Amino acid sequence: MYEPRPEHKFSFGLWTVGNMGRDPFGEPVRGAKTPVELVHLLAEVGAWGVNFHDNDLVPIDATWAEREKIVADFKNALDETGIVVPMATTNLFTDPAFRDGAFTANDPAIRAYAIQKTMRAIDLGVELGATTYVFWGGREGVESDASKDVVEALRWFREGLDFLGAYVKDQGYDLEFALESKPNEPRADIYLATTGNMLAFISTLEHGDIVGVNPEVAHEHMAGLNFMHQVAQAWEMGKLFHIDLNDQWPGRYDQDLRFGSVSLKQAFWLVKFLEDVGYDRPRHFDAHAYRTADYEDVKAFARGCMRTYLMLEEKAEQFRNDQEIKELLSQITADDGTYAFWRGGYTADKAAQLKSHEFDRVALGGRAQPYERLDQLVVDLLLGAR
Ligand code: DIG
Ligand code: MN
Ligand code: MN
Repeated sequence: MYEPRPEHKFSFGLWTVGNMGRDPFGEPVRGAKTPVELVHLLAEVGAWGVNFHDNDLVPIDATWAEREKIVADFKNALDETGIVVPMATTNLFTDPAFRDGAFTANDPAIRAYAIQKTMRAIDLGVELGATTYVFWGGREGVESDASKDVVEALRWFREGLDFLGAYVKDQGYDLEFALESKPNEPRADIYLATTGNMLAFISTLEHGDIVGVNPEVAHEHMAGLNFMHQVAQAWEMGKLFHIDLNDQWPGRYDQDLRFGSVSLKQAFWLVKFLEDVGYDRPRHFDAHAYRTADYEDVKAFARGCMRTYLMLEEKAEQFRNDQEIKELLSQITADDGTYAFWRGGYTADKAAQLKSHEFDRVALGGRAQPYERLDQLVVDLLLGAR
């Protein structure tokens, strides 16, 4: 029961199960594992895919010969395990060069370097089979708004993404971009703070046709938002290209906790939505184990992410088949067609008819809805009481 299978498309970044437990207040607690060792660890727990930032795999100061050896060894591990690479991304946040941002750095040399680094990282990701390329602008922001003209910075961001979108098309790569938002951390304020900002930004890009979003649970929770709503709008726009699953207490620093370990109910609504609409892209767990974990507990962390997802999908199926819930939903969404006359597009006749229609507003205000009863059925279901 609840065993992950390749068709579930569960993936982890090298930086997740490879996280050594460093935090702002403490040194690493786990030894480093190589990318090859991490691929085998993921195969052992039943993952389908592995993702990486360029420098998770190839150190920033590696020679071309060293890069080739690392890539060859990594490809062997992928071949041995059957693990695939669905997504890749660029580390534009660790090196001191990016301390004032990458695409939005005031210094034009750094903006140019960020584009170069990203082109090379895109080549690496495509070479290993990635079809989605994530952009998380962890350093694209400010501590002081005196330091940067935000409109100029957004235009630099657009300039970088448009150049890179053209690069991908010029290279003939089968690759889509997925923009990942976060409201803050490490910068005091990060530009394009929520998935909604990203969706608006995509509409201004020259190559927006290959650009979507990669919403992350923790990041939208940090902004105090309903994550499933953010995902649903992206999906409805055909822009949900990838998703970062984890969990997060609201109002805290980015905790990247095990999926479902904080808010089971919000995780349930998310899983139900993704499965209801037939989301068929990677389910990426951008999370890491507690600092108290050894690598056996890291494996428990990874297994827990996937197990909880599968248990919540089972609960979603139970919701769909629950007779009492189905009856309430049909009652709530009943529509006898009386008010269909104005829909299906505007006409002057429809407007005149609707403007002259007599509504009994007081009666409308008296229409109650059984949402307490319905939501309690969900709680009963989640707690195993039905
Ligand atoms: C953090 O949430 C970011 C980075 O880990 C990475 O760039 C991206 C990939 O999912 N998520
Ligand atoms: Mn995060
Ligand atoms: Mn993420």
